Amino acid sequence: MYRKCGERGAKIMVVFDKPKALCDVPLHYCPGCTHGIVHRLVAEAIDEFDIEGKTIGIAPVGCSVMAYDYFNCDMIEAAHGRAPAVATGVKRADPSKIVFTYQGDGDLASIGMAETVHAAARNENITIIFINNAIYGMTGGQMAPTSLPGQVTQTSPYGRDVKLCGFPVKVCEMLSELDGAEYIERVAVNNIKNINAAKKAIKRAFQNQIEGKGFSLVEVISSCPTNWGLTPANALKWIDEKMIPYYPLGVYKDRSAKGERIV
Ligand SMILES: Cc1ncc(C[n+]2csc(CCOP(=O)(O)OP(=O)(O)O)c2C)c(N)n1
Ligand code: SF4
Repeated sequence: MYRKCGERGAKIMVVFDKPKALCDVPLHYCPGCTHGIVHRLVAEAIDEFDIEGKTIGIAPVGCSVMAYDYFNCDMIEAAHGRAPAVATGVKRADPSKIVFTYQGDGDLASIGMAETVHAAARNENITIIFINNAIYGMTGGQMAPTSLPGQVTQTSPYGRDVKLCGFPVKVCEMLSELDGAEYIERVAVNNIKNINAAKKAIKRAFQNQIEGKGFSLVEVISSCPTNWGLTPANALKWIDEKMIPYYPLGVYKDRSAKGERIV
């Protein structure tokens, strides 16, 4: 892409630019937090499908609560965990809109678990971007439903004891068992290869909605260096060494690819 620059309008080649679907404002996320990467991937998908004018995003409660300030499309703020219910209402009221939610693991898999499971079971034609950083980021690092066994958090200072607190919830594995879910994939954003795969999955989740295929969820294994107590670089390593072995990446359900139809 070329752009005119300066008074004389000289042409410069643009090799890297902000997606149109992201507002030109600084993000508030901590240094090394991968929420920003996922925002960019979602915005790129919106740009590439050229759907900015008809997209409605539903923001969660959590560190990404201010997603409504960052995406350059219509946005609605949902009560904690209720984004899939709000998305259901919006999409049913106007099926011509493209509706996505952006939710953390506390939001989606703790207080909002019922809304998530039932939206999937109903095969709502919505797109869910689910950020799994294994902790409650916004509120200061408490244990999340996705915190790993043995993980030290503010509310598990000796490490998550599964005898006391139970095991982590594996959202993709669980939802893929539901007949209603169309497309479920887990990706990560800790290196270039994984980011490219995440982009493909996010685009697919929007494509499915455009084609009317139904409930699509992409779980993104993400970092929270601040509450993990790690440097940004070590947080990316921790994803490889601890998160991905417990939460394997891949496609968990893809009904259309298997040629299955809803009866
Ligand atoms: C009804 C209600 N209960 C609890 C809270 C407190 N609260 C705010 S954000 C949050 C969890 C945030 O964690 P997560 O969804 O994993 O997102 P992250 O901040 O890690 O991106 C909680 C429990 C709230 N705002 N509203
Ligand atoms: S607290 Fe964690 S999830 Fe929240 S912005 Fe900071 S690094 Fe990101």
